[in-house]
Amino acid sequence: MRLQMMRTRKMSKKTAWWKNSVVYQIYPKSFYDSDGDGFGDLNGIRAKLSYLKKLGIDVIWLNPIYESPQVDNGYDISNYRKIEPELGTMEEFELLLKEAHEKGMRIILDLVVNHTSDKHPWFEEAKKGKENPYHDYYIWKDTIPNNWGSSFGGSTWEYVDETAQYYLHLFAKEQPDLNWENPKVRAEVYEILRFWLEKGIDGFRMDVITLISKDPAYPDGPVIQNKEYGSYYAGCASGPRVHEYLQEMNREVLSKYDIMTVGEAPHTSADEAVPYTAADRHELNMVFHFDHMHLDYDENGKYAKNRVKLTDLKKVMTRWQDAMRECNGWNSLYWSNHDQARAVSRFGNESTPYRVKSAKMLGTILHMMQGTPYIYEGEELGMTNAHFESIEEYKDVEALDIFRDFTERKGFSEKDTLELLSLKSRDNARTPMQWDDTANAGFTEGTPWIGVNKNYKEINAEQCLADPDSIFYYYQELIRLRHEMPIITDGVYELLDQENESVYAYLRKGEKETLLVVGNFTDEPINYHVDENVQAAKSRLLISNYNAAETLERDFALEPYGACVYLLETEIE
Ligand code: TEU
Repeated sequence: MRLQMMRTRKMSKKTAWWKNSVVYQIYPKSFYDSDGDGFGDLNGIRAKLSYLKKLGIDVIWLNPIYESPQVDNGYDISNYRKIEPELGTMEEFELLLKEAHEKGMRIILDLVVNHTSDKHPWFEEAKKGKENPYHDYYIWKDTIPNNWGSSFGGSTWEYVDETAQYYLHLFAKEQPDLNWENPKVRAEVYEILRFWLEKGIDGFRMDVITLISKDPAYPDGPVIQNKEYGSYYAGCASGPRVHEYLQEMNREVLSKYDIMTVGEAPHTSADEAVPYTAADRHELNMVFHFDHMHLDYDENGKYAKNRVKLTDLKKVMTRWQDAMRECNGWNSLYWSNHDQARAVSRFGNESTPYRVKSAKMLGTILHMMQGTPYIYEGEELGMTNAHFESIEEYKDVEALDIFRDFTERKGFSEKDTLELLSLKSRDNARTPMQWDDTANAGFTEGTPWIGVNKNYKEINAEQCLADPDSIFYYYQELIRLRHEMPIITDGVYELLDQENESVYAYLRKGEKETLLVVGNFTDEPINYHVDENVQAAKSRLLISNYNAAETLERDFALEPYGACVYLLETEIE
């Protein structure tokens, strides 16, 4: 198997392997608990490798697995070279990597180097005094230079008595920002990269990598979304030296390995993403943009009741499809992750008659686009939002801060705030994976660290695996199609029917063939008319979530949340 992967790697000279791969994201703490302590762990992931193989995915992305005080569930790292004891040991990680490789799956890790934990030895040293050799590993100011507010509440500047200075933390105060201006910090980061790459991992998802270079002027940010403080994005997103840093990282480390890299890029437009991803820039392979995640925001930001307007969604997705193609970059495609609501609840319809169908429709629309699709754990089962009813059920630092801010400062009632959290909280995605209908959804024999979704008796992997018509098998088919049909990797995306508020339809054009992809985003049946410009000598249905006709008809009945993909032969023999 290892040999088989080596061969694929050699062949990958033409099309990089990550271009026709599908990634599965695992939130280790919530995936599968093998030892009954209530936390998912590495051995738990190992136990489920056959499940992932059956789904057919190529790459596993693990959220942070390093030693961490867990203030932000692993995004606060105290030792980059040690596995978080709750999750396992280095030997167990090596075994997981080996077994994944043997099964033909790759593993990428989360690299969190915009900040560390305040318990990282570098920071413990840094705060001892200005003369300490590690002091300059972080960002210090004698007085607070601006109005920036941290992502998780309060100012981004925290006072330390020993140095009589403030340090910068864009996230929680336990997550001090590293000073990338310091070449020693960059050298340390490259050593960390090498440490893991030498173990044979297959790449990195880089946490908020677009924020690592700060504008030395530390300008005030605009106060938006009724926030208490200004936004730091003005002074951090794609800062003045970020491309220099990434090119250096690429030259020194990344370019020496056959790996994939995906950078998390909040507040980055498609134009701004070009220099990160264009192949000739030698920075990253792709980024996660947030443009579609921001479409349902309101004047209070993310915690809003809005639903995404389909025409806005089409505009954003199309912009990215076009921009990445034009610059020879690459897209990452996702509906959800560990920071977002569940895909089916947010973009589809989680209620009983439509959940399965709308989940498959969303999968179809996303997986037929150009780019690398990411499946967030449980999406293949159509897992839904958590529907927690009390603040005590929430664990996430962001949820707790929003609750405080909305009820104490913004004047929202507790009931209204809980409703907003139940729609958008990050904990929606973090409830345990639903394996079967036994206690705790089969996730743990102990007490789960966060509540299991009450719907686990109906929605679980065992049920999906037993039902040939399940979302699981539909995703399996979407993945198989991507592996078998180069047009899904290479075809040129072209949006149809831009103004249609109900149907997302697009083409993927190849030389002799074209894919037509159609999805109904509503709970109403629709008579759909295919654009006259779409011509086919022959057509064949590739996949559909309802009983669609085997060949394309110009006018056809699209069921509520119906989706279909046709392969059109465009050349007449
Ligand atoms: O998220 C970065 C980020 O942009 C978040 O502020 C995100 O927008 C927010 O969670 C949405 O509500 C990354 C990680 O994915 C997240 O889990 C971490 O908490 C954060 O960085 C800090 O490391």
